[in-house]
Amino acid sequence: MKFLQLATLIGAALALPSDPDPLSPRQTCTSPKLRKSWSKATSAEKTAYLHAAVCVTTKSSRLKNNANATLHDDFAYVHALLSSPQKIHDFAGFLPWHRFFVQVYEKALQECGYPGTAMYWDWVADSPAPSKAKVWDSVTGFGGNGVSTGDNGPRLRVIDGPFKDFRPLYWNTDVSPHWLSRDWLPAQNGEPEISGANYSPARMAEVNAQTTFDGFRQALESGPHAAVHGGVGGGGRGLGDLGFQNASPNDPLFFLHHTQVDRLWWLWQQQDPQTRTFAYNGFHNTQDGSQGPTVMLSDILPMAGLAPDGIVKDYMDVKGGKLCYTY
Ligand SMILES: *[C@@H]1O[C@H](CO)[C@@H](O)[C@H](O)[C@H]1NC(C)=O
Ligand SMILES: [Cu+2]
Repeated sequence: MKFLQLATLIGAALALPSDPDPLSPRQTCTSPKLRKSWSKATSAEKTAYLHAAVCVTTKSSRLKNNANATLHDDFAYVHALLSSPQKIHDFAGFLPWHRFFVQVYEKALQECGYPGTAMYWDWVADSPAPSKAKVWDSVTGFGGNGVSTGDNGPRLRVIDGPFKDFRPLYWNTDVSPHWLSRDWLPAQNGEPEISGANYSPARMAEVNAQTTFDGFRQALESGPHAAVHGGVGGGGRGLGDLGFQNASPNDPLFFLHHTQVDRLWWLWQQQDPQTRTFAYNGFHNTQDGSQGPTVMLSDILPMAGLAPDGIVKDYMDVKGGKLCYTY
């Protein structure tokens, strides 16, 4: 980590987060945009967000690999494509790739006239009673749990909120039009619905206690992150879009979930910014499950045509590289 020592000196001199690559022009981020919690946003802000999110589900596809695909479908398609073989989960790249993916979606919202920034669902705060969270509101939220309507295969259909008429096109990369679905895990063993005990403040404190980047990534990805996917989407039953990894961006709530994941990473980085902002370690996946090459800050973050590919180092610092926001 030699560059870190050098970068730390330069960064300290300029009192700015440092760019690890001296050859690339320094990006300036003088007024980072604040990303808000859904539960703290005003009704007007939430309405503007939802209006744009609906717009993304009707706008024409950028990838144009299916005549019926929308821009929203592109997000689900790219995420599924890059998950098989696995290039975006179960290793260090999970965090910077999803940070980049959220930014691409944020830009899509803005191209639909949204003046704000990505927002997050603070499920740690809502973990004692996740089913009461404001994100489920049928007017100023994403609608609630799915119900059995008999017209959605085995999946439970979301029948309220702005996405009640939304029909995602893909399941994995297969064309499989269906109604948006959710399947909340029921309350059990005295725990709240939606698996809240698995992303409580106590569980998150355990994740935060990790001192290496990849230790933190692994604890967050397989712990609270996965518990929210499974809690909202029915876990192994696979009856809700968010519960099946390769279909999960079908649910527009995916982006609030992953903005929260991004914020939790940022909070971990903020515990020791000098050391942690560019802390990146671990190994790539291989198809046979063996240990792949060491990850590097120069690794490519593929976006499969939805946006130009990125580079990990540009997505480590929320106020540097290709980013300029804060929480
Ligand atoms: C698009 O949707 C229409 C109506 O459901 C269907 O008839 C057609 O086959 C679809 N096209 C493609 C390329 O999937
Ligand atoms: Cu993912």
